[in-house]
Amino acid sequence: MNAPSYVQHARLKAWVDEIAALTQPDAVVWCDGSEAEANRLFAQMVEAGNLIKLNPAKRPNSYLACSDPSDVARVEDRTYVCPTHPEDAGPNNNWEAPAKMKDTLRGLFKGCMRGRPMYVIPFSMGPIGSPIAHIGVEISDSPYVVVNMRIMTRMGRAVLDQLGSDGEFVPCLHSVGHPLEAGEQDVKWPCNKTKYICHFPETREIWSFGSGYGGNALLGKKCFALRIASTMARDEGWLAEHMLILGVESPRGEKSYVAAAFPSACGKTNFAMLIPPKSFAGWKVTTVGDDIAWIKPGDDGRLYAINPEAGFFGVAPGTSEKTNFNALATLKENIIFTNVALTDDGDVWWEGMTSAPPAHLIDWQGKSWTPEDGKAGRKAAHPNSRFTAPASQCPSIDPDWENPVGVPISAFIFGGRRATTVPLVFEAFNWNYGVYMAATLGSETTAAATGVQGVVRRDPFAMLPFCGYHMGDYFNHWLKIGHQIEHAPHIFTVNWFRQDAEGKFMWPGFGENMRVLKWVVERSQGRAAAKQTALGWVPRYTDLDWSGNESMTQEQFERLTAIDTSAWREELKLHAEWFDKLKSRLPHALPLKRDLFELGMVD
Ligand code: O2Y
Ligand code: MN
Repeated sequence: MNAPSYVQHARLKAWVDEIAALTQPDAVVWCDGSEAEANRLFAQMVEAGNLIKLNPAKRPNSYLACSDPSDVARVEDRTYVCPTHPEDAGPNNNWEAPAKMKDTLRGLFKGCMRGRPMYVIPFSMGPIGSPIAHIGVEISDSPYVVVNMRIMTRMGRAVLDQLGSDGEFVPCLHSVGHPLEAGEQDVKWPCNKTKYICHFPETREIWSFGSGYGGNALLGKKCFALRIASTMARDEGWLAEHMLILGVESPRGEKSYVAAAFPSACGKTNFAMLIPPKSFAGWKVTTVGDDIAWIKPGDDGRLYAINPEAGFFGVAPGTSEKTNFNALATLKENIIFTNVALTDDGDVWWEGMTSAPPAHLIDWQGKSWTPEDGKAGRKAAHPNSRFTAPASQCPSIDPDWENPVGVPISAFIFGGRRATTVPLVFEAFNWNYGVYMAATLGSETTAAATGVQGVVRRDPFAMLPFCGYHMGDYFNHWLKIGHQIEHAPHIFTVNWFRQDAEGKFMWPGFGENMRVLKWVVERSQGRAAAKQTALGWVPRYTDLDWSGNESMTQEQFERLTAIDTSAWREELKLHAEWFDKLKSRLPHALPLKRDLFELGMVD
């Protein structure tokens, strides 16, 4: 099972040989990333019944995969971060000693690829050769992973050329954990009920066993670009963040870039692809990335960000031409759908795609479905169903989205889903204060996402499931970065989800968020006004651009931005409880800020 002659990297070849000896695949396939290779794999998977080819007249070059019902999401309780000392993983991660975890994994991986080919997938997170990018190599026994990685990353031979004979790469080992014995028939979605998603930050390795789904299997995404990269960033003085990146261009052609973090179910993808209201003639919002940002200090004292990914792995349900026109336009062709419903004419559908469902569908589990089933509560698409789409197809993609030097960041935005307490928008007084707000970011759960409605969960920086080390150390890293750079971005908090006494949303969201975004950008340029409050800088009604909006009154806006001091005193008690959980590594600046904040909270 020799490597092709163009593979010059001895350490990589030795690792591939070692894994092949352990997992005993039928063949080793070095992926070149070509279209011909992808087409071959798609054809094989359609033939084997793993994928359905969609009607090319409706959705050219697109496919539907339907997973095993037990393998439909990231598995946080099976996700481990394994530094030598448990304290380094922090209370925010499951931990096991690295040697013990490796023993367990070696046992599971032994012979686990029997009867299958083993694919070697070289990939670059970020434009190949960018000084902000890093390289990984995923070994996987899943052809579904190969074709998804080809969309989500820059993948194939060009990456090996960049790696040369001794370049650094993060080894990412993945198996669905379903070997095939001689003559055994494969299943539609192989996986294993035992699952482990393991990260070894000290050796910068990822081992994932048992799941073929999303972030568990496409190891460039959450495992590398966030959990391992966050530890690399801590050690090397940069930031690996769970943030979208967007550009805002004024009619005068001034361009600013903003990075924003939102916990799940807060409209992150919609914000990344926002279309300004018609009355904002000449304003443009462009998309650099929808999920992850790698941000490094530049020589000019500013922070520069790249989107390390090349595609979107977005949630399908709720995505429609009304909620996110640009996302729908991105999905016209070359898409892999996972766990959505199939229409009778060979296209796809999910809840929220159209106002009325089609008269008949095949649901994500392959069963016949009619709107009557929907009324009875049976979903046609799984709530976590996904599309894998090339970012290049997004109509709002930024002209500089692949610029190897990245884009300069002027503002960070942190947003949660809060029915009360948190105003529509405010700006932190300074960097440390912004870090405090991000460190205490909370979001209410939605019944759709968790089955529980309205419980506030802390999700600092929207990174709780993705930070590869102790969250207290992570806060400290953010504090340090802000003081190392000359032109630190301004930091803002937003809340699109405040409700009135009747439980109605007070802010329309979607394109209307442009009014807030414009204020954010102009504040960062020192050009917009605000009033000082105990919480930070808050816009007055007259500080926002209301052109084309006749419905928001000054009185409504004041309620939307009001600071309820008694609610904030309660909130600050929760911050103290939250900090208590991280106290062994919590930077002193944060509880100190909390106490000062409390002192300032006078009626
Ligand atoms: O369920 C999964 O495996 C995917 S989770 C995901 C995918 C794309 C972007 N963000 C997320 C997330 O959980 O933040
Ligand atoms: Mn995400």
